[in-house]
Amino acid sequence: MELKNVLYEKSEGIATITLNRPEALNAFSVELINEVIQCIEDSAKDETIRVVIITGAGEKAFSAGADIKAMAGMTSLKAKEISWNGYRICKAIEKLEKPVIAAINGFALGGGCELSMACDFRIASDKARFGQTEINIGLIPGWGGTQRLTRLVGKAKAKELVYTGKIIDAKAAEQIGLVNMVVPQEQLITAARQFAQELAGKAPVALKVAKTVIDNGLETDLETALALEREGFGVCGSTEDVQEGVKAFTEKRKPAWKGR
Ligand code: CO8
Repeated sequence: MELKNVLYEKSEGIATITLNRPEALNAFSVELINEVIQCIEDSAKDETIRVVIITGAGEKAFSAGADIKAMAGMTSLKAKEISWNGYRICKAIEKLEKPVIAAINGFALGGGCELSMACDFRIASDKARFGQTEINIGLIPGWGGTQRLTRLVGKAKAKELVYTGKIIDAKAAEQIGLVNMVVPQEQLITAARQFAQELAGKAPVALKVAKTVIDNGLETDLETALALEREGFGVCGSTEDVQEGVKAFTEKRKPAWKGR
């Protein structure tokens, strides 16, 4: 796998994808998008990988969004292509049957904020800044921001951010439910890895099923969603892991998950 715009490392069951265009505040070129997707696909195939972390290179930015310079001479077709590329990268993250944590080390603007919202969790440094700033260049969010942001923080707050394009700090993002936790900048990667390790210690099939049921359930009516939950519960009930989990509980020891 030849990677020029991302760093990709794997250790202790955790894959870390670092967006690596710091000179452009890790703005998403098509090459960067495709390389992130390649890494996600590799993490999906690699059975030793239990959790994925996505972060940005440098102190300043997670990602400043889509590459604005590549938008010169914008046409409707080009806008749709940029939007489609954002859809592809966000879907790859959402469809990965393993938890994905965004470790947000600086600006997460436009597509950068949108990519973080496709992840299961957002851990932010106290230096992180969030915004759906597209309105400032005559656009609307095109990588799912109008929808995922609304689902995360509610309609009123989502409209406030999308209509004004304002940039908010990490604490404010935590208050509206956009991020899970805020930590000092120098502790960000340690905190993300600690959380990843906690998740890596959980039953893999149950995690996969929980992700699918929560994400898909949110997109349907309550009755259908509850039926999905029952099906998912049934799948978990058929695993060797549930037998092991129950046995370990009665034997007062830590379960040894097999992931099946
Ligand atoms: N694209 C390309 N280059 C960028 C981007 C970007 N999004 N953001 C920053 N850069 C570049 C700058 O041009 C600059 O490069 P150079 O030194 O060559 O001029 C370098 O990164 C450093 O940036 P600044 O000098 O601007 O740094 P500041 O500290 O002064 O400002 C900010 C930091 C506030 C983050 C500022 O750079 C900024 O506002 N950036 C733009 C953020 C933004 O609006 N992002 C949204 C982009 S649109 C988007 O993501 C939409 C997704 C969906 C689109 C679908 C439909 C088309």
